[in-house]
Order: sequence, then C-alpha cells, then structure tokens
Amino acid sequence: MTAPSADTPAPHATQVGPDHIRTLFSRAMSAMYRDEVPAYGTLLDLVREVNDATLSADAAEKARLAELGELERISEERHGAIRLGTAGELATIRRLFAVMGMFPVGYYDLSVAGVPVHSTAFRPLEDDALRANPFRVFTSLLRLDLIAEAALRDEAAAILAKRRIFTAPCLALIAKSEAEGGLSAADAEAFVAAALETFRWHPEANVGHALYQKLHAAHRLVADVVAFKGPHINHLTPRTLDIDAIQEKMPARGITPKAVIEGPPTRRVPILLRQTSFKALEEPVTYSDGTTTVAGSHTARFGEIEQRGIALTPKGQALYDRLLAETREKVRPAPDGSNAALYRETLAATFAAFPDTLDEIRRAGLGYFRYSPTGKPATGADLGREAAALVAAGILRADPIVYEDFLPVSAAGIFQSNLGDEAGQGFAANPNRARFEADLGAPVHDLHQRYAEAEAASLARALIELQRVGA
Ligand code: OOG
Ligand code: NI
Repeated sequence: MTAPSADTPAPHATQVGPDHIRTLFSRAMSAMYRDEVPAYGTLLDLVREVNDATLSADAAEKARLAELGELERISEERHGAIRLGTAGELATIRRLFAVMGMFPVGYYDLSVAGVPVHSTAFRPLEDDALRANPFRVFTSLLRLDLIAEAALRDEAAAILAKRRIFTAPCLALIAKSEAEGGLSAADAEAFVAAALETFRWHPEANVGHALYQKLHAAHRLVADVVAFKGPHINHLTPRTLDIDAIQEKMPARGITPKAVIEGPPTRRVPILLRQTSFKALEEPVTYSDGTTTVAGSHTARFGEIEQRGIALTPKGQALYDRLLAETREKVRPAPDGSNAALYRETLAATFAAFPDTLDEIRRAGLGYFRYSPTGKPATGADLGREAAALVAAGILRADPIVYEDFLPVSAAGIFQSNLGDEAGQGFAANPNRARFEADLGAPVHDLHQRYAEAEAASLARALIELQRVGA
C-alpha cells in the first residue's frame, strides 16, 4: 500500500461532517416550526432579549461562557420532540439522526406518569460536537401494549404498519451516508430537505373522524400518533439563561405558560434542567375514511423553554430525586395553578438541603466538572496532588459540565400539561428498556457514563498540560 501523495485528496475530503449537517437541520426545523407555530417565533424573540439582558448584567458570566466556547451555542440551542408509532420507525430514525451525529442517550419510562410511551433523546455525544451544536430530539415510541382494548390496539397497529414516514430520497441518502461514511455538501442539503418532511405537520389525518375519536378516547396521545401521516415535531425548545424572567414575561406577549416551572427551584447555581411550556394550539384537521370527510381539529403542538444547569453525579441525582419527591409528597402542583405559589415555596424550602455554590457541589461530589489549567505554574510536588487540592491552590479551574439530557418527572409534567388535565390516566410503572433497545436496534448510551468520561478526560488533559509546562 502506498501513502496518498500530497496532491491526492484524502478520501471524503469533500464531505461536510455531521456537526454541519446537524446545524443545517436544526435551523431548517426552527424555520419550519416558526412558520407553523407563530407563538414559537414570539418566544424566540423573548428568549433572545432575556439572554442578552442576562449576559449584559453579568459580565463575568459572559466572559466565562465565551472563554469556554459556550457562548455561541446558547442562541443556536434548542431541542425538539417527536412521537413514533412502530419499531421500524424508531430503528430508521436512529439511522437518520446518526447522519447528523446524534445518538440515543438514556431510557425514559413515561408509563409511570400515565403516558403510554417510552423514550430516549438523540443528541451529540462528544464535547466538541456539543459545543458545535447540541441539538437534541426527545423521541418517544408509542406503547400499544398499554392500551386495554384489544380490537382498538389491533386496528391502530394495522394503520401504523401501513404508513411511510420517510421519503424515498431521505432513505437513499441515509444509506449513502452509511456506505460512504458521510455526505457531500450538496447531498447534505438534499438530506436536510428530505429529512424535514418526516417532521412536518399534515393537516389531513390518516383516519376518519369516528376512528380518531375512538383513538382519542383511548388516550389523546394514541390519537396524536396513530391518526396522522407522520411524527410531526410537537415542540421546539430554545434555551434561556433566566427561565423565571421568561415565565413572568410570557403573558404580556400573549402566551400563557403552564402553572409551574418543572424541575429544581430558582437557585444561585442552576442544576440539571428547568422547563416551562405553553398550551398546545388547536389546529384544523380534515378527517377522511375514504367516503366521509369531516373538518375538525387536533391539539398537540406547543412551545417550551428551558434553562440548563450543571449535570449531577449519581449521588447528586439521588439527592435531587429525593428532594423533589419530598416536595411532591407535601404539595402536588395543580394543573390550574391554584397552588402554584405554595408549590414554589415548598420546593425552595425543601431544596435548601442542596448545596448552592459550585465549590460545595464539587467538594460534596454532587456535580460533574471540567478541569483546565489556570496558567499558574505547578511544582513537581503539585503534580502528585489530587484535583481538589490543585483547584484549591489555584492551579486548576473547575467549570460545571452542562446537563445535556432530560428529566422523566419533568417530561411527564410537560406531556400532561399539553395533553389536557383529563389525561391523568394511570398506568403502573412498566419500564421495558430491553424491548425499547431491541426496537431501536441498538443500546442507548448511559448518561452518567458520558459525563463521568468528559470529566475524567478533562482532568487527564489538564494534568498532562501541567506536566508539559512544568517540564
Ligand atoms: C415530549 C415531552 C418531553 C421534555 O422537554 O421533557 C420533553 C413530548 O411531549 O413528546 O420534550
Ligand atoms: Ni421538551
């Protein structure tokens, strides 16, 4: 074998890379959703205003984010959500997302919350890719096995088996990307346009009105999946630096948020994820069974915003889970908002037990951090010291690693608030990760392992750097 000469282009030199395709796709999706759901555009404007104001008011935080290369990603950052109907759809969506460098992370069982789905989140895995564009899609698979009525279950399965949610060009470009290890710029553009079709809203239902009503009566989510031609994107969520400010400002812009913000309370150091959403739109739909056409409507799509904080270790996550459960034993947030103030106070009081400085969080082993040298020279003796000692000595700095995933209790709250209050139908907890992974055609990545690896890798790099500079 001969080495390629300098004038021979490396194989695939013309390919654009998954980060680029993901950014194109995320922007195309945002433009489409803005057209389809005007309130999303209003929300984007509000988020931009609040983020700008937050950063101008806190020059140190702005400088810190810029230094870490995290500033640019914030205004680009969003997640979406879809709900799929069959194992085949899930397996193909995995291949579609892989083209843009998005892989399944985490398993979420939503049956506990009365929603007959289980889910994963497709997102980039590596630090560089997350920094380039952290676009994520929360992806749920309908669980017809949780629907009681056998005849309806079979009817729904038969309808789903017939629909085709991916266009032929989209499937061809996925295969091409797999075969060639990537796509050219022209193919990437064609792929984004073709993939977008899968996520588009279809105002013509896949079923007649009577069947829609039967599906709806079984569970609103069953209708949302089975009655339509494809898994329309049901929300797109920008990231804000101050969710309390947004929640407060939404009504003045004509948007009514859900009663309470999901997740942890307002804190000095944001942890995990806080989310709020606004109600689904009622959209016109035509239902046809081939003979009768009925003009009706369907409510599924909504808006959401989120604020992301530090990723927690299993110990930190266990503390979070315990404090949230304690809060909810005392007050359950009522969907009508009647006890919102009491819930907020109880949440804040209960979470007083969760340390609220980065230093304490790090020293208690509750959160994940990224280590880097400060530039202060280290002596030979320093090199043998623990990370904590090096941080204390000002030789290393430790920055919080952002939580890139989702929270099952919050996701349940978001589902519930948009399905309507009557949807609080009970299923027993019924996780089936093995089945989900078999349907997906791959195991899901473990979310804690990703953060632990990112922390360990940053520390190893920092120590090598100290040694190099010290030598
Ligand atoms: C997904 C709800 C979960 C989140 O941000 O927690 C979610 C859905 O409604 O399909 O997106
Ligand atoms: Ni969401």
